[in-house]
Amino acid sequence: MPLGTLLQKVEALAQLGLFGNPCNNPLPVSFDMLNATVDKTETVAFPDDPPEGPDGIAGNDDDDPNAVGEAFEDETGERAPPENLAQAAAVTKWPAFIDRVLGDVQPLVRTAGITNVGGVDVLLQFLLFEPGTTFDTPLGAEETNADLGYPSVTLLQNIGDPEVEPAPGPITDFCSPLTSTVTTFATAEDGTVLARTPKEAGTYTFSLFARGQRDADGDGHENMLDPCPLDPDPDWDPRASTPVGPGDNDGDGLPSTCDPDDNNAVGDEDGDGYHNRQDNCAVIANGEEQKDAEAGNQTDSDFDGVGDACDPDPNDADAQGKAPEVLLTQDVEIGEDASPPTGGAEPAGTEGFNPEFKISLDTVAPDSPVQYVVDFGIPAGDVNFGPLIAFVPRGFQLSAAGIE
Ligand SMILES: [Ca+2]
Ligand SMILES: [Ca+2]
Ligand SMILES: [Ca+2]
Ligand SMILES: [Ca+2]
Repeated sequence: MPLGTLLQKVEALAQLGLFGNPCNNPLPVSFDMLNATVDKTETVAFPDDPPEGPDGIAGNDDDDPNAVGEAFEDETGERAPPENLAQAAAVTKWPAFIDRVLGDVQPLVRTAGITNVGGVDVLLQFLLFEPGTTFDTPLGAEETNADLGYPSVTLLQNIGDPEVEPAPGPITDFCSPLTSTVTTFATAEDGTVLARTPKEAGTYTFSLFARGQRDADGDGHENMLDPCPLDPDPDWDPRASTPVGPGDNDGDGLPSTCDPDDNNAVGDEDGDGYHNRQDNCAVIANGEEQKDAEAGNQTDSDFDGVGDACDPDPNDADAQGKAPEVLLTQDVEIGEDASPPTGGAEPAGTEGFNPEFKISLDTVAPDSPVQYVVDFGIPAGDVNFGPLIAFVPRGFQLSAAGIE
């Protein structure tokens, strides 16, 4: 399968908070997911090299003169143009951070999609692995159940990379509701078959494993969204269109329960460079200037969304809220007389985290080129998702991944 072949398409609607404003900017995004190399010989960094270069001396070694992340550049060193994203380094080279997020595991196929959101380059990747693959993540081993089939892991940007150096940015929140539709094509543009239904008639089960984000104070706002993660603020609405309202008297994004002066709007309460809504410890300085101090620059050792600077248990994520987990399944009948699947998976009934999952196929005849569609969503107000693994049942013939 040539690199750059269009294998999938993603249509998603996410909600963002920008520049410290409420998390209610609907952001429609679409990605053409291109066949990307799984050869790890040549790697690419995800973010830009720092301007002064790895040796700390400006103008030396691989200093990069532009502000475009290397994964988004083509071989000329400029941003790959939208009509030629197949030349982007994220497609032609292996993004090195993947090994830090998932461990040194070898995918069967990887697709990469690139879009630009308000000046921010965004990379979405799907990696399909052998059944039963175990991932060596910064949080420990993540085993997958081989009975569920081929795990497909979703990676958005370089989220989860322990080597990321945080920096203030325009996107201050990312929250529910969220919808996404992932279409995996039956054939490539040149007619090459990419996916076929199983040869044998029968029942095949698609599955989705999703883990939700932690909510330490149980107020329904996950720690990443909650500037007061240890003080319940049930009256505060992080999505309310007017920021001044119940729970945040001065509308500065820092709810009353932990705002030292809730009658005096201060967008960056601790003056560390991160807006209250983006700061994982909004009332204790933990920015760039503190990076060598104990507070660190947004250091969050246990990845629970509460910065070490104000985390009472900085090495015990479960102490700041258990992460809800769901496994959703949907059966698909394959056979000459079978009916296409309708409905979708039963909701898991998990309080505060109820992802929606639905599979659609354009044919259920055995051994036929098939386009399949995965719908995934998080209802409004639920906590956002963390890791997401979709499983394709054994029997499906995924030529693009070399599975026949
Ligand atoms: Ca709270
Ligand atoms: Ca406030
Ligand atoms: Ca802070
Ligand atoms: Ca923490």
